[in-house]
Amino acid sequence: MKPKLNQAVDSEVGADRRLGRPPPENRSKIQGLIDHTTEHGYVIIPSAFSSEEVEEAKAELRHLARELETGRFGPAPLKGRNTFEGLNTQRIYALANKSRVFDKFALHPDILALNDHFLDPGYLLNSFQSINIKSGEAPQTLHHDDGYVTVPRPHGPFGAAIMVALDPYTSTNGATVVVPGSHKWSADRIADRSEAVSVIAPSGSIVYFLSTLWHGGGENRSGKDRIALTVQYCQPWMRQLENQILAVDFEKLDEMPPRLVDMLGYKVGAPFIGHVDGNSPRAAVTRLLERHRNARKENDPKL
Ligand SMILES: O=C(O)CCC(=O)C(=O)O
Repeated sequence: MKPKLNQAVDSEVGADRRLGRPPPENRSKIQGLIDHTTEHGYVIIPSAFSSEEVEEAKAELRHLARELETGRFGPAPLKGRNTFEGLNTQRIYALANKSRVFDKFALHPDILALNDHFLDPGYLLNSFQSINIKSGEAPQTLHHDDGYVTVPRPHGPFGAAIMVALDPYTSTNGATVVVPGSHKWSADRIADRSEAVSVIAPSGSIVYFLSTLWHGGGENRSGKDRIALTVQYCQPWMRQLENQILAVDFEKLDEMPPRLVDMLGYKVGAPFIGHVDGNSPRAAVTRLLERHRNARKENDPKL
């Protein structure tokens, strides 16, 4: 609940109007998802994406993985650089910059409605990557995504995340594991692996969980890849894990869904977080691009 002072300031500076969202269309379905998440810290939405959408995403990831081998994406690893990333796991970071195929996965209406409930208006895209846990990978260290936040637990969520299963999630292929109810624990309780349960779900399913929930990637002993997308969202007053303003090329912003551009950090938050000289970061980028274009024209008048 927002402190009363901020309610007054938000209303004075127009943040309420700028960041307000209409209530979701399917209120009773969303309420069910909210209630499950509030109680257990996570909720599964089975088959949220069609098999065509899943196949298109997997084909695009195969294409990106080939490009990764050329080194075009800089130091992004073909395999993790440590056991947390997963020494037998391929992560492709900054998906918002790499293809428009993935946008829909970050903008699923049920997930946005859940975020509207659990996070403050103007929440941000914290991280957007694919995670391919290959056969032979060990289970990931159990953790909660806001473990680096130095506020005593239990506390409200600093973010939320989804995993989208592009391969079916099974008990042996590295499916994400969750520790139900652990979002309510205090800091002195560390999750034990025996308390974790695998999320078993068909491909196209989403598991949504609060940043306070203990979870991790599972052990893969299936002989096959386990490919998933993950989107993390965070409170609008936090620094993002992936610096989305620099991760996504300025020239691509016009091609992106406006809601996703806002989530990168281009919309001024409440009451006026992230403004650039009193204006929006989007306006600042337009100015920079214009200056860049003019400089190129001066160097090459044919442009
Ligand atoms: O890959 C997964 O199932 C979970 C990954 C995860 O929790 C992480 O890398 O923070």
